[in-house]
Amino acid sequence: MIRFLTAGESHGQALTAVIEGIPAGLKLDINAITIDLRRRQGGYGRGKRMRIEKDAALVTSGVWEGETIGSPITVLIQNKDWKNWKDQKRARKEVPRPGHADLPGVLKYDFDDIQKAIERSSARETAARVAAGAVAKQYLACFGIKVYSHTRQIGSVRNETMVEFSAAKFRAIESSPVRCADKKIEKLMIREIDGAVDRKDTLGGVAEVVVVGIPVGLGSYVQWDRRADTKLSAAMMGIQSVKAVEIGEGIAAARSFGSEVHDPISYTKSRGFRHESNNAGGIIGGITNGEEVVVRCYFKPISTLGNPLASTNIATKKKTPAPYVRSDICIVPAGGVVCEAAAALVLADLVSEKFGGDSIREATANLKSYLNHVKKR
Ligand code: EPS
Repeated sequence: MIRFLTAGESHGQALTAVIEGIPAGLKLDINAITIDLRRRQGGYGRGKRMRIEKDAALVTSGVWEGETIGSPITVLIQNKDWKNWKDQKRARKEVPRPGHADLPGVLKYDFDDIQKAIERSSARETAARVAAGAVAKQYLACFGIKVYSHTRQIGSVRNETMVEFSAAKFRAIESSPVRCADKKIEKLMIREIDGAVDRKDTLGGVAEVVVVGIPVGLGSYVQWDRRADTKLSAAMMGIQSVKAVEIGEGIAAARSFGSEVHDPISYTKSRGFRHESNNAGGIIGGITNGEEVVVRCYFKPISTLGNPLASTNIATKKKTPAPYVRSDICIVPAGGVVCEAAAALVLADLVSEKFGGDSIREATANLKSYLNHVKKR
């Protein structure tokens, strides 16, 4: 079982991720964790905080002479902004932003200063999740599994083209400021974000995760909580600002005929059983079916608005506009990187459930023998 926890406040000293269950013998590339952290900081529409931070991974446990030894792995990310906050005298924040965790946070934890709720509810926490996810990705790579993402939609601008991942496609997406696979649509997405800036507004959108190389048979239908789609959708919904999750063509399927939705099955000696399309998004009956796993996360627009909505002061109970604080305009391009991490952590757990092993060598040998077995069917 692979599990993880994150800790840390948005303007505290550091964020921390602890990942447990990664077997011994994984050569951990710490620079690859930092690369993912920097990917999360980027994207057109990010705010000023990202110019302060230079997120970098510091691994403080779980690795000995460059390899994992089966013990919990700790990754630390310093918050550069902490130095600016620690001695600062601040007025109490008493006006909650509609759409943020401000109001439910103060009511639940009995705070009189909204900042106390902001510190942990902030999406700054996703940096720690991305760090944990980057470790999970390296584990998955040992099994030939790769996790990608791209931007499907920003506001009302949608990229409808099929995206097939290759090294070249990945590079093209990474060089796009909105992480869009289509150059023409990229321009429209950028224009959409510029329009939101002009209106002093914010925008949401859709990030799509595509996982390549997943073997058939992860997850199970025997209990609801063992289904691969149960676990994936929960992890995705657990990302700040995500309000809906779609697996494969889930939304279109609801308004289509069965004959248009289900993926025909074929067999060849070299490739075994395959599906001729992938509307199911790689999961049927809670089990991976050997096709790419495709998950879409729908992000609501950021809740800090330059043209604020009405709110109410929690101390005086007087109606007042919500405050504007430093924030982003659109986080969908960065959100894709967070979605990759969330998916990688779930899939790593499912891989470890299926193939076990206390060392990478043992686990990958188990995969090999299983694939041979499946091939003989
Ligand atoms: C951040 C995400 C946002 C920012 C945060 C950094 O989280 P949320 O809007 O959910 O609080 O607020 O920090 C700031 C903008 C700031 O002013 O400190 C992130 O992704 O790192």
